[in-house]
Amino acid sequence: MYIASLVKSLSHLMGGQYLSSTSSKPQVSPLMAAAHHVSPPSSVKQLCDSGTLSSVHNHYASRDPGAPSDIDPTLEEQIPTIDFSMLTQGTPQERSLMVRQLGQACEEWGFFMVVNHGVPEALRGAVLDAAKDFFDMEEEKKAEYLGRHVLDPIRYGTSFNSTVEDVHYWRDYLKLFVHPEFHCPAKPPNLRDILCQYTTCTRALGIELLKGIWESLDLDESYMNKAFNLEACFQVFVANFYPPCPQPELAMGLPPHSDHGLLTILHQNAIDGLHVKHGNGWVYVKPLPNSFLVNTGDHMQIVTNGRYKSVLHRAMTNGESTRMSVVTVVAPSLDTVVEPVAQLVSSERPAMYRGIKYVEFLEYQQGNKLREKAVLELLRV
Ligand SMILES: O=C(O)CCC(=O)C(=O)O
Repeated sequence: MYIASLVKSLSHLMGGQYLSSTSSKPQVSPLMAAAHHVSPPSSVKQLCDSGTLSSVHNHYASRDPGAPSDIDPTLEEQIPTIDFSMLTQGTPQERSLMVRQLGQACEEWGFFMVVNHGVPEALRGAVLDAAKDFFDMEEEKKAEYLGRHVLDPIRYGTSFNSTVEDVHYWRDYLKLFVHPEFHCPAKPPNLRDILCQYTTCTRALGIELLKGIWESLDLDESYMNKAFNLEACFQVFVANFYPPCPQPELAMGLPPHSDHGLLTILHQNAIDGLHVKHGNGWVYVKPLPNSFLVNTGDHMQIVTNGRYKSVLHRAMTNGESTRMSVVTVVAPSLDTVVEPVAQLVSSERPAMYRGIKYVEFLEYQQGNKLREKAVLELLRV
C-alpha cells in the first residue's frame, strides 16, 4: 500500500515536467534536484592511476564472499545463440526457426548472444578505443561532463549513483542519450562520428530483434510500433570502465541488477567479468567471438505481462586488467506510458504491472540505489 502510493505520488510529482521526447533536454524534477550538491568521489581510474593502491577503501566493499548470493558462478550452462542473418535474410523457415529460438531464449534465459549481426568488427573495435580515449583524458577535461542530474543527456561519473549510495562500485562510466537526439562530448574528437555510426547500427539491430521477439508472442508488428513509439525510441549508450582492483574479492563493478529498457545490447573488450543469474545460480559469460550479448529489460517484462522477464546480472572486477564494456539500451520513447499489452492480459493472467511513463521509471531507477529489480517490483499490481 505504501509502495503503491509512493509510485502514485512520484508520478504526480513528475507529471507534465518533461518536454516532449523530441525536446533537447529533459527538465529537472524537484525530487531529483535535491541530490545535486554532494561532490562525487574520485573516479576509480584516478585512484588506480595514483599507483599506490594495495587495498580498497571500505566504501568499495560491496561484496560479501560468504553470502549465498555471492557463490561462485558456473560455466556449464550455455547461453543461447541467435543467428541474426537467418532472422533477417533467411528463408521463411529459417526466420521462423530463429523467431522460435528468440522466444525460447527470452522465456528461459532473458539473455542471448547474437552472431552474424552485420555490425563491422572495425566499428566495434573503434567504439571501445574511442571510449577508452575518453576515460584516458585528464580528470579536469572529463569533469566538464560530470552528471548533475540523472536525466542529463551527457553524464560522466563513477560507481552507479554516488550521491545516494552507502557503498560504491568499482566502475567509471560515460552515459549518453543518443536517440531521438544524439548527444556526445566534443572530446575526444573522433568519438562523435564513431558513436553516431555505432548507435545507429545497434539501434537497427535492436529493433529487428524486437520484431522477432514480438512475432514469437504472436503479436502484430504495427501494434508494437504503436505501443512503444519506436520512431522516437529512447536509446542510451553507456561505456563502462573497470580498472584492475586490488581486492576483487571485496569490490564489485556493478551489483546484481536488471536493466530498465526493452533490450540491452552489450559488447566488451577481451576481458570477461559479466555474470548472469540463471535458475538459482550465476553463470559466467564467455561471449562468442564477434558476438553481441543481448538481454531483456524491465519494460519487456512489463509489456509482456511477465512472459519474458528481465534478468539479473552483475559485473565483477579483477586484479590484473582493465575491463571495458559498451552497452546500448533500446527503449520506448520517453513519454510512452508502457503497460502490459492487451493481448497478453486475460482473466487467467490479469495485468501484473501498472503502466508508467518511461521517463518516470528511468528517473526513479537512475536516481536511487541500484538494487536488483526494485523499481519493477514497485509497479506490481
Ligand atoms: O559491464 C558489464 O558487463 C555489465 C554492464 C551493465 O550491466 C550495465 O551497464 O548496466
